[in-house]
Amino acid sequence: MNGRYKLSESREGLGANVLDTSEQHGAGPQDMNGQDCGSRMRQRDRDCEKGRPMRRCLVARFVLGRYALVGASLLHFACGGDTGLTVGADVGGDVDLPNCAPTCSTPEGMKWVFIPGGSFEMGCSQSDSECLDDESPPHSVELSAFELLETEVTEAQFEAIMGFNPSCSFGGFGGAGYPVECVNWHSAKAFCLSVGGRLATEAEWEYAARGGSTTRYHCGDDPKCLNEFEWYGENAWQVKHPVKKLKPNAYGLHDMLGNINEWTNDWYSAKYYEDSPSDNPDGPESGSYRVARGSIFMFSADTLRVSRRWGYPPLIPSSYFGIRCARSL
Ligand SMILES: [Ca+2]
Repeated sequence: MNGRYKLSESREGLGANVLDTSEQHGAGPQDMNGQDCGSRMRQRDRDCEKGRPMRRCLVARFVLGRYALVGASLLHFACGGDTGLTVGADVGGDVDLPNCAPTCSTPEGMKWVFIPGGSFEMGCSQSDSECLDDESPPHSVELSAFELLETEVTEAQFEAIMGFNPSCSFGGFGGAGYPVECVNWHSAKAFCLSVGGRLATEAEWEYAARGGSTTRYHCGDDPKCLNEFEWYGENAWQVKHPVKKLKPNAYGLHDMLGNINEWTNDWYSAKYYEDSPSDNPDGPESGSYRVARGSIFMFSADTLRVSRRWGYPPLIPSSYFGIRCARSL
C-alpha cells in the first residue's frame, strides 16, 4: 500500500438503516442526541478565534496542506468544525494519507490479534427474528487471514499518533484507557494507516466479531449472555467504559459488539448483500455513507446483534463512533 487512494463520494438515497441527525444538514458536530460535542466545538472555535497557541489548530493546518481531505478532517476537530467543507458535499481526487509501513510505531497497549482465514455465513443469523432488511440475504463469504486490534483504539493511543484527542466523552466519562470517539471515517482511516494497518472490511469485522459462532451474538442467542462480554444499555450506565474490562470473544477480541461503534472501510448499501462477491468482499464501489459496526453503551441488546449494520456520513464525527484497525498479512 502506498498510502495514496482515489476518493470520491457520490450522492445516493438514504438507506433504511442510515442514522439521520441534524449534523447531515450542516449543524455543528454533536452526539446523536444533539448534545455535548457542540459546546466543546464552540469552545474550540472561540479558542481559535482568540489566536491562542492552539497546537491542535497549527498541527491540523500543517497537515491540511499536505494531506488535503484528511487535513481538513483534522482541522474540523481542532478548530471547532469550521473547515470550509460542506457536510455531505461531494469530494474527489487523489488524497495522500500518512502511511508509515513498514516502520510504524505501535502505541502503548496496542496488540494485533491473528484472525485465521476461512468461510462463514455473513448477514442475518438463522436464529435471529429481529434482522433488518439490509442484513439479508445471508450469504457465504470466504476471507483470507488478517489481523485485528484486540481492543478499540484508546484515547491515549490516538493522541500518541495524531497529536490530539477528539473525544467528546459523553456524560463526562473518558480518559487514557477509554475508547477514542468523535472521530470521523477519514480520521479513523488516517490513524490506522499511521500504525501500519487499515480499516477492516465489513465482512472482516463481522467474521471476527462472530468468532466462529452462528448465533445472534457471539455468546449465543440469549441477550443475557452479553453481560459478561459487552457494555450496552443494560450494564453500562449510559456511558463508555475503559477497553478490555470484560471477557473477549472466541478470537480474543474485546468490546466488539458494545461500548463504541467501529468504522469499517466499506461504503454502505442496503442492497449490497444481494450481489456481494463471496471472495474477500470489500463493499460497494461508491456511496454516500460508510459502514460502522457494533453498537454502543446506551443501546438495547437488539442493536448488538452481530449482523447489525449502520450507515453514517464519513465526514461527521460522533460520540458513538470509534476505531478498530485491521492489518493485512
Ligand atoms: Ca465496540
